[in-house]
Amino acid sequence: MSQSDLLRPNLPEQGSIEHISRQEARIPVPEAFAAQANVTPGQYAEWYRESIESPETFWDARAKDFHWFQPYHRVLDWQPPFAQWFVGGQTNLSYNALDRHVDAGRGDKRALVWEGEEGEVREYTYAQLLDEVSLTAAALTRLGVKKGDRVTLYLPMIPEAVMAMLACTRIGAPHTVVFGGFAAGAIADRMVAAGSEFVITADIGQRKGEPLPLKSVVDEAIKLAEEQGQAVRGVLVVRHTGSDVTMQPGRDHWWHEARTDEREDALPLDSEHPLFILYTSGSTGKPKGILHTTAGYMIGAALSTYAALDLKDHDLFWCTADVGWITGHTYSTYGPLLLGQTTFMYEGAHNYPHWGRFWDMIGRHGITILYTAPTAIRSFMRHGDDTPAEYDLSSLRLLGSVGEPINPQAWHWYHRVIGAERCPVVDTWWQTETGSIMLTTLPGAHPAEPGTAGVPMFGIDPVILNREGEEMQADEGGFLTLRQPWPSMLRTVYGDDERYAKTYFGEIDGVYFAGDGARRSEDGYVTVLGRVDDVLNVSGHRLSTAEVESALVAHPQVAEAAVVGKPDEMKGESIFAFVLPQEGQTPDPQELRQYVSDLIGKVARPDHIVVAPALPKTRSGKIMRRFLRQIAAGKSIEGDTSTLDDPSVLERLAATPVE
Ligand code: 6R9
Repeated sequence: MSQSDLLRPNLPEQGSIEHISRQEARIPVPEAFAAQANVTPGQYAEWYRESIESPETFWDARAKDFHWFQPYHRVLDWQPPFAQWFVGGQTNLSYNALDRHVDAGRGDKRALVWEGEEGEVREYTYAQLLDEVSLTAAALTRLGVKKGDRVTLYLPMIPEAVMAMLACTRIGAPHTVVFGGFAAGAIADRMVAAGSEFVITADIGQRKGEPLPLKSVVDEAIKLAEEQGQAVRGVLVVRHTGSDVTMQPGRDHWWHEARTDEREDALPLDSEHPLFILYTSGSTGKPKGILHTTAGYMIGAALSTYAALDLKDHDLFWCTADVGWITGHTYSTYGPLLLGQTTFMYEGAHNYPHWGRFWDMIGRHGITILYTAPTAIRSFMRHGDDTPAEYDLSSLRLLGSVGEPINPQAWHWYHRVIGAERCPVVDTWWQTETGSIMLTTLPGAHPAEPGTAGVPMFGIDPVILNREGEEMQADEGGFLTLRQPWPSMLRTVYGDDERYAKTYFGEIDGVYFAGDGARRSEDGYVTVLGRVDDVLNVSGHRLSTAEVESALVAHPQVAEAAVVGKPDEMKGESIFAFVLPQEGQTPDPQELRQYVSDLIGKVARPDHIVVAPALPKTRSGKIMRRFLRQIAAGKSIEGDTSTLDDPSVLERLAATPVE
């Protein structure tokens, strides 16, 4: 990676999308919103200053809102790059998200409202959800799950997914949720990497009216994991649609049968007890198991939900993210429940059975806060203003965006058509690794700048640096880094402290390296420019080019593959693969797509494939992706091609048809 990578042509804000001058573009906070906001400008300034100048005092005060089985004796122990927060304390996230509210007399308040794709609705109060979670925790214990055991979750967006997560955290068994779009091979890899002996899944999921055979995918994954030496002791299966599945006696148990009338209490856990592992893509083909721990994550999730998403009583909050991603962990599940508020959950596609589905649900349920991804906003935008106009969106009071940079055009559409210019829009930048929102405008405190995430959350000290660790001037592009540890930060890459240290604290000395490019304005607004490494962001889903490449080269007809992102108006980026065939072979692009889909999952299917006569390489054999990105984007070649072994490859490649 080099400084010049920051100038790579596919940074989302450049190219096809218009740029609006910065100060002009700021949209003031609507007065009515400011008057009721959880965090006012004065409060932000005061808290932010304290959080940077005396972080331990600040976080100590925030931690007071939670239940501690045993108080901590030290707020932070920072031995870079390893942090421990709330040292010596004992708490439990499940307890704080459920029991605490029921004990305080709020058991009748709605915790979760769910709608299925066919329109079925289920609701759970805090008392009911606590009961479900306690029953599930007892079932897991009977299954043999003990404190510290990793449990793999492969579930659709159904209430049982939330129950399973909270049941795991209740007994101190870190969950590792695998997104339902991943195939058996990807699940198996994650199970092996996590050493997971238990799985929770469902018979079948549903998307766009089509059944997703989850249990049989899990069966296949277990077979693959066992071939790699990973024993699997127990599988809990939710009967969701009631379809026929094969149950292996002794190993597989129905959720509704395994849960008897026993209930399990929340186990006091050390602050630093592993809470969950979530696999995400990095620069290599091997997914990284991002480890989050109990107390710090809990406090970061709750505070950010309160401050950036402004949740309060009477809100019905809908974060559309799947629980398979970090946003689904922190904001569909934990953040709102920790605050004792109501979270909405939907299983199914955003355009099923029609493009008005989201707006219909918002109107029918009275959803007040919507937190979704730019890719969804852009696809709605393409379908015009008429569809949302048919529905009652007057319950909405705040809109959020997450997952990728939002282009100003989409921002304005979201603000005008969905929010009727009444709702603030917050563009929140963060990562699986950061656990909670790092940069945003607070909806009642800061004017928003379309296309720019905004200012740091409490305790976050962003600084834009060059490779040498020197700070960039205002408005100059550089690497986005964070200077101070924060409670919800990842603790390590599971089982690989070295990779953790190298990836996040080894790029530039002494700071957390996010892997994104950014610039900061004179007055502190940070604009995120996109990844500076080989990580793709396809419809807000994070994938590594290396992962897709290794799937392609596993195909018998493929000798080599190079994958890059191509700017895409809808998806942000699409997957562009250059494939060098084995001598004498002509692989069929359609077959290659299916092959990748079978190995990793549909999310990784290449959109564009070039069966290449050769790949542009340096004399030392390194593929020059910079040029491939230019070819993929349909641009003319810019930059020094003299280091290439054979510069004529570029012309030949550009002339090869894209399939
Ligand atoms: C929460 C989440 C992280 C990567 C991150 C960046 C991109 C996320 C963004 C954004 C610009 C935003 N990203 N939010 N870029 N503006 N508001 O998405 O986590 O899946 O780990 O992805 O997504 O590139 O580095 P994760």
